[in-house]
Amino acid sequence: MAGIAPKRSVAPAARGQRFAVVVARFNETISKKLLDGALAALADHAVSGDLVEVHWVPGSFELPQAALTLARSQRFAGVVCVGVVIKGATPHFDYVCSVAAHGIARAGLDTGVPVTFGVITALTEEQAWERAGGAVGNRGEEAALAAIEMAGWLRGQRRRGGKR
Ligand code: INI
Repeated sequence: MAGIAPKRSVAPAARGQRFAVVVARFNETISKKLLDGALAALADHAVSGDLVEVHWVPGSFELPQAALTLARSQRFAGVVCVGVVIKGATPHFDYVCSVAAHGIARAGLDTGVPVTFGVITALTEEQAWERAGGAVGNRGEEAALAAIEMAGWLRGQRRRGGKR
């Protein structure tokens, strides 16, 4: 997908709110860049470092289980998932991407807590780097901004008396 996320953040300040970032260790040098992007976006939106928990898991396949557990705890305003899946010569890529995408979406829908998708699904390592702070942005940063924006939106709904 060649889409580029909006340059300007519409996410509100999230001072005092607690967030979790779940990071898949597979392709670690690239996923660390996504973690950096996510942490920078949270800091830019007034989330202090002591309110951010970072959880590492082996690979993107494991992101949903960790995200669901953290979201269910109701300790977080949002859970940001980051990982890097690069297509190899086998269909493994498709299974890992599919499980990660569906499971991350389910964790959010089942708990009512925003759980966002900062997983790069790339055909080549070069494409992955482009999306980890290169020419095409930083998927970790974008996922953190999405979590902040959705957390703000949900707070607004609750204030209006909406059910979670
Ligand atoms: N996990 C990733 O996050 N990225 C990959 O590119 C990848 N590949 O290519 O295999 C990957 N596999 C590991 C997978 O996520 C699980 O950790 C593993 O299958 C154990 O459940």
